[in-house]
Amino acid sequence: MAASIVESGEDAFRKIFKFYKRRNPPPDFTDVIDFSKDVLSNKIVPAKLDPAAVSDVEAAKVGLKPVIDWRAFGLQGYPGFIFISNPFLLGSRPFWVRQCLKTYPQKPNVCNLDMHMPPSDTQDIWGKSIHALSCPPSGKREQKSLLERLRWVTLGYHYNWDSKTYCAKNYTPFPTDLHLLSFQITAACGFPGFNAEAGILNYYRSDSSLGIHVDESELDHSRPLLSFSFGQSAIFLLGGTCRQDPPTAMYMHNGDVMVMSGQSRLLYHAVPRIVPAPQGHTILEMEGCSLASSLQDNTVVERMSKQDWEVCSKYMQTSRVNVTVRQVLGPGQSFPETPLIKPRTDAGQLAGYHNEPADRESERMRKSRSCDSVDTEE
Ligand SMILES: O=C(O)CCC(=O)C(=O)O
Ligand SMILES: [Mn+2]
Repeated sequence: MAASIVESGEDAFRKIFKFYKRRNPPPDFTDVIDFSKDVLSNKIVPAKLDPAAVSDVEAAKVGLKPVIDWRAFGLQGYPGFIFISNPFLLGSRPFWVRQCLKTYPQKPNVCNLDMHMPPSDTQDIWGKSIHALSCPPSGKREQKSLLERLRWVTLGYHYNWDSKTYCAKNYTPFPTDLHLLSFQITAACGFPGFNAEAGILNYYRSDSSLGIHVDESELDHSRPLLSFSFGQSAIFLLGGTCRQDPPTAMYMHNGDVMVMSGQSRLLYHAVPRIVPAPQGHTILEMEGCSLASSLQDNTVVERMSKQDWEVCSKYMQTSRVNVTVRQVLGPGQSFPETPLIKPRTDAGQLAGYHNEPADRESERMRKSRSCDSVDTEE
């Protein structure tokens, strides 16, 4: 049992993070909650949704099933945490994956590659990567494509990784399609009027992880935080308000959505490991462009070309993309004149830190962000 490896007084979260991150020998995954199948446990409770808040037509417009058909769960001891097991209509996930790989990395959005390259080089990440990703693996390719080197993209109010703040000046319009998707999901979860103002996309390869952190930079914590998972699966750890609280481990599979609200909005969390999607569970290829033709007209979810889909499915065979959507300001709230730079009280309080020791690109990125000691003390 993972929790039993923790002795009192230790940083329990760190211990369990390292347990699940370990490669050799691989950890025992028996304690990891799988919402796609474990629904009869005393830890898992059904979550109450408000199906009247979103009509079936509004849901379908953004590629979601009718709310009445969503499988939504809560966790005993985590009030405000809602896990929705893949609420997407068959054929709509490929659209959202394409947005994450082709559309959202485009300017004016900001990405990790901008830190090391002139804007002309990061102008067309998709266009510069499709040839490499379309070719059969030769084993001889020397340089990874830009898409394979992409680690994060920020949207809306662009998160400043150094100061850990958002500011009024560093803003570009938030994608309307992703706002609409987030608006409908939060409304069904009892949060009408959600305003998607900032987004962080995390691009994980099979050896990536995300350090222990709390997302507290948003100015209004009464608004929920939304998280979408696409592609390969991940082990997600949800802890408490301090690092001594042992976290609960759960799988996040392709299409799963998580809502952190209320008392769960400011809990420690992390992704220690990416794991292959279960067989037959999330075969993205089966959901390609042909199935999207069964979607209704008049939706934000457009059909996609065969070429786009081939590139997306190839990339997703070894990757996971996570999108977190945040409302930064409450109604009528504005940024303070002088930004509040919080003193660093805890090494774990950093969002979006990936660790891939073998990857020089992410090593540089790690240095460019103050990092969580968890991942460096192997
Ligand atoms: O990848 C995930 O599931 C978590 C991402 C996250 O916590 C973040 O970006 O703040
Ligand atoms: Mn987070």
